[in-house]
Amino acid sequence: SSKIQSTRVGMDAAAIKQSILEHLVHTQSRFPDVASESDWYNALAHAVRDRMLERMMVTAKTYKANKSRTVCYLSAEFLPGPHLANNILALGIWQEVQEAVAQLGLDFESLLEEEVEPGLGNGGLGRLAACYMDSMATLKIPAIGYGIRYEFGIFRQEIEDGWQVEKTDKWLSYGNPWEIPRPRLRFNVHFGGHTEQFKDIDGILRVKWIPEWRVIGVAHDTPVMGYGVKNTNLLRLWSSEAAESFNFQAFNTGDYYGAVNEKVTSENLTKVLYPNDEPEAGKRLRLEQQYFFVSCSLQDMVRIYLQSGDPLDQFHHKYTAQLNDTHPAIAIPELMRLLVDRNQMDWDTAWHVTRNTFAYTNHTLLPEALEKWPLDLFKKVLPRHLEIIYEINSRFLDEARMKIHGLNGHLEKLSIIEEGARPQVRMAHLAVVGSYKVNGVAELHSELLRQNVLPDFHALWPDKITNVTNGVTPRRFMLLSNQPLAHLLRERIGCGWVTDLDSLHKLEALADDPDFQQQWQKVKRRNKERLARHALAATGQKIDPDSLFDVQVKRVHEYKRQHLNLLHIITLYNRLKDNPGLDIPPRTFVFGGKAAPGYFMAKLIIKAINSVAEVINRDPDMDGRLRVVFFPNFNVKTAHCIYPGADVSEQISLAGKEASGTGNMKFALNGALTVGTLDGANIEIREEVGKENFFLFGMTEAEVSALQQQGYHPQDYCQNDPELKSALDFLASGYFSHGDATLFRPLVDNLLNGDPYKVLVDYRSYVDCQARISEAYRDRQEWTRMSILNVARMGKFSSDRSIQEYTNNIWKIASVDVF
Ligand code: 26R
Repeated sequence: SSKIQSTRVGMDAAAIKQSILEHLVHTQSRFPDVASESDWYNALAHAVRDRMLERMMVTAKTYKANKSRTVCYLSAEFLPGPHLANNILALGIWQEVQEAVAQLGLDFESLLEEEVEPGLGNGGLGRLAACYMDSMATLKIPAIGYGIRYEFGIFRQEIEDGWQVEKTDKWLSYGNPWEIPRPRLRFNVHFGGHTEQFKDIDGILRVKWIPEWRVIGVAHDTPVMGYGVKNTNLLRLWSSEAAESFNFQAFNTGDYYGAVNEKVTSENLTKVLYPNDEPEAGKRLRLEQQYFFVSCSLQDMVRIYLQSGDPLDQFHHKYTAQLNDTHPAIAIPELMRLLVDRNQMDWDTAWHVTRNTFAYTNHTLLPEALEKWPLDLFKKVLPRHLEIIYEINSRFLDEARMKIHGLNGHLEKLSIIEEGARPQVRMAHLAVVGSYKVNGVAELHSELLRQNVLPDFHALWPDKITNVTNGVTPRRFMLLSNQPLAHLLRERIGCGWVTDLDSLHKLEALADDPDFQQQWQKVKRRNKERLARHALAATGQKIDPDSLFDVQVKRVHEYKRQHLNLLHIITLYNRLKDNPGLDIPPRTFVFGGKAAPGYFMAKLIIKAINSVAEVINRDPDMDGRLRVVFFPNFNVKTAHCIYPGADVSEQISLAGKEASGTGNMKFALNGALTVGTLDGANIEIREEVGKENFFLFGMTEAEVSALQQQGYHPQDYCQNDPELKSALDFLASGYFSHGDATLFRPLVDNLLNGDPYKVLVDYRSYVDCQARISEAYRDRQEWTRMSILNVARMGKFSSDRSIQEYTNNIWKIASVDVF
């Protein structure tokens, strides 16, 4: 009875073709002869969607019948990338769709191009959430992703005169066939006001929150299919709506525009994603966004839970909620409020439930990125939650006081409240206190969390902080985006790697096989040609697939040190100018990445890359030897063609700053060799692929902190290294800026007077390492062998492995088969 008899969802080419035509008429209202590419895209998307929805319903029904524990992945960001091709692959109807589309006389590639991707995230954290959604479905783990349906995602980046210009991302303009709006699934979310104490009928003292305003959250569901399984999980995103005529007062006094204004304000709540990698101190709307989606999600969880008839004190057996950084950490006091205020549970029971529901993943070590909310702001927006946080804190400090048998002074470091001129709520402390497990995202990162960021918590609860090294999905980042490689792998080692990435090990036996090496090179060549085509279309620049493609794509940030890469490029340029006979393999440097709109230095780095590119690419002496391109608007879609085309992957952050990195994994899985520091997951990648297959440079984290201790003087490094001095002088001189010697002054001054990420210290080691890369690239056989071995040994970095670890060590959830 759970299967609906349907003639609409056949899996052969004929049925799919029929479905596309029906949707063209009945969904798009177009005859084939007048249909645009966009109409055909929508028709195809709906045909694919038809084949997913029943699976989603059967999955929900199966999970419910099984009473299985469910993971709720709470994340302010999800960056899923284009859905169409991924869903076709997951359904296993790639061939059939190709056939259907061909029979209709359409070009499949250009249909895929029509899709506007949902850019509902900034970078690493949001993309990780999407990889984990993919892996949870594939591993048959019952899971719901909860987040925000931003109307405008991360801005679209254009480059004008070398500068980044931000354009709004109207991703919903042409509709979104992948979401199912659930207009009846809506919750009230309250804000502001004050609290009052009262005695309930049993004479127990309770607190009532009298809020000042409310908005409504409406659910929008996107199915997330597992690969090769029926399990289809759910991404549930909340969109804000005005609570109609809440302000009836305004109507009564004739203030129609005032009332409408309130509607506009409510709907602004989910209007735009904050495009920052760092908190902008005290942005009230951001706090409201966080509480909004968390409150909707928890109310939804409680609603589903109560359908079972079980008592709320068992809530944590049915659910675990993973906090993706501290952005959803307000969930902790919110669940307490729902249990204590709304369901009259006693504090201790409620705290037991809460503390066994949440687990927290930290994603950053940068102190400036650790979220803190000013108390006065918090009190204005969420007065009841602040009271609950005080209560949590005071009970926690009592517990800690006894446990460490310490004096009050020692407790200040643990407190959820940071005292001072402007007291603040430390969200990371709240998340640690309210969770049963805390994890970092790479071994080094977790160790630094234990030793540097949360040492007092680690002393208090030595088993609480653990590690789960990040991973990426091989479905999207190999099978889908690197089809030439996928074909070669299928011929030689079968398809098992798609869901069992360790089986890439079978490639080791082929690493020395000259015939296989040649095919490997052919694959890389095709991918480089594709990247060159896209680069030409996006920038007008021609790049040569015969040159070494050296790629750095990621958010632009000083700690990621795109400017170190740039100093190397200027150094190569200077060497080639001074010594035209110099014999080094031709190189193309590819950059991509967005800067936060308010981050001056990051934007100046983008301008510097483009300015250096302009001069180098125009210089006839460099023709066929050195090229630089900045690929605009790096996102999931452009990533698909960039990672497979890379020979060298730049992972050059200052040791101790990059929590993990996940781009490093995507490159290596596509056969690029890494030049990198001992930072984040680079360390583990190097361990896996072997140190002889990894280009290492730079200080260790221990050396970085020792240098910091003893006092760092960047100018000494400049004075002692003529090539470095010359590179900096050129940048400052106006050589790359049409004679304007002021333009890059702030960048150079920043390096000479402070250099917070120690670019100048690692410069020499980096440049020398790059010379080893150039030498290694001459021996194409050896290079190819290293590339094959990199891929063969990257199995660990599948997000399937990460999710398996979360499942076994943190969530303790069993998989559920769906038939
Ligand atoms: C508070 C707010 C504005 C904010 C702060 C920091 C928003 C976003 C961030 C970015 C952080 C949390 C982030 O994306 N971190 C990245 O997470 C990846 C996935 O774990 C890591 O691979 C990557 O190293 C890390 O920088």
